[in-house]
Amino acid sequence: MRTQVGIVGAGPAGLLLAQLLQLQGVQSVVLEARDRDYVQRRVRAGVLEHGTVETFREAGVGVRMDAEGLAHDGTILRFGLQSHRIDFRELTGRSIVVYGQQEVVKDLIAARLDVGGELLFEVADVTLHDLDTARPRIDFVHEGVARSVECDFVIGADGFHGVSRGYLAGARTYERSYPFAWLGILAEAPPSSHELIYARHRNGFALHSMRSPTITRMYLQVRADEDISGWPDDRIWAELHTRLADDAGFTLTEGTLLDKGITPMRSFVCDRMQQGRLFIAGDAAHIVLPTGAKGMNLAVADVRLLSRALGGYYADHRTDLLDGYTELALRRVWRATHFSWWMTAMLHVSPHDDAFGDQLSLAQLDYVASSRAMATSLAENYTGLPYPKGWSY
Ligand code: RFL
Ligand code: PHB
Repeated sequence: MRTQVGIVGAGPAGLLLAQLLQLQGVQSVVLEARDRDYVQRRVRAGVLEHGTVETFREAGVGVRMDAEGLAHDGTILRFGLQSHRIDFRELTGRSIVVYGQQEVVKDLIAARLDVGGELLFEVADVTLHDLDTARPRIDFVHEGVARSVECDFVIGADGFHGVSRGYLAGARTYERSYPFAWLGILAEAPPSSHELIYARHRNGFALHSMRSPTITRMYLQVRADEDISGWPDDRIWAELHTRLADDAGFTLTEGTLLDKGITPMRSFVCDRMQQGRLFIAGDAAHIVLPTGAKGMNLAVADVRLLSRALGGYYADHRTDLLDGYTELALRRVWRATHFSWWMTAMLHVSPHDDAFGDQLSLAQLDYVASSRAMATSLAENYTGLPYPKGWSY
């Protein structure tokens, strides 16, 4: 096979890039390790920043998001049994949309197949070759047959556990892991609040989120080494009731659990996102703590930059945008990494019985709840800082 851009990974990053390139008349081939059903069912992110929403609309994949996504103008911080609303719209003029990542992936796959774009599922043994030449190549196995795709550029959008990052010679990585994890559930129950609730309780953090008017998504801070078998459904519900309680009579509606799992808390940044004709994007290059809801939004931001840079290459033989990719992308990545770390520190309870740290977190929450300047800072980071000049195409 021969194409212009070979993309490894059909998550939000790889699929959106294929779509944005298609709109500019640039051909691509997308190779995905899993089957279609698996990638469409994987329960992950749910919060779309203002700029992500705009990007999906511009990419022509916003119709179902606009019809079914839940627009939120604010969020609730809950601590000391009290609720404090951060009004995104009033503070920043922007809002967010709650729309499941698996719905985004479904919409992008449908758009890809609609235009007859190449998208191969269940590929195995992906290896990359000749990345420092003008004719890089991806070798892989599909339906038991060894195949190759020759391209002008290779994009590694294969997530944190993918193979692409391993081809960046001598890249420096920054990493931090945390002594806690998130236990996430999806329940067949109408949300108990119109907006997300980020709660800090002495037992630990809890988050009330949602996917639709009938499906609730919630998370509990648990120990890093926690085994899911120690969390039968009734224990999960009891802990959610405790941690989400307030003094205004908040009641949590229960329902059948559709999914439950434990996600480790890890923050990771790779300081290079390019090696010759290879560019990496999204979780392949960086992962953020989920507290700031930034992961998928950063993947979208990377891809916006890349699509513009590749578009500039094909339309005007420009290479400056490609050369500047890492530097521009990493500025946004570090901002989001800091925001996610800050939200995490403020809302979680240290398992090391750190009474001093607890008081610092509470003082910070109190400051955010009482200062318009701090609330505005949270709101502008949460809804997504505007893309700087050079990001729009
Ligand atoms: P993905 O989605 O991991 O997609 C990578 C794809 O590459 C495939 N792959 C390969 N394909 C071919 N060959 C190989 N060798 C391959 N190796 C891997 C994989 O099968 C997969 O399909 O990465 P991408 O596209 O960069 O997207 C990133 C997002 O998925 C991620 O950042 C978010 O899910 C993070 N995240 C959240 N982000 C938000 O913006 N808002 C949120 O509210 C939010 N909540 C979350 C989250 C992530 C979570 N988990 C489970 C990690 C909540 C959770 C619980
Ligand atoms: C989610 O709905 O899955 C979600 C929302 C907000 C976060 C993380 C995850 O910060």
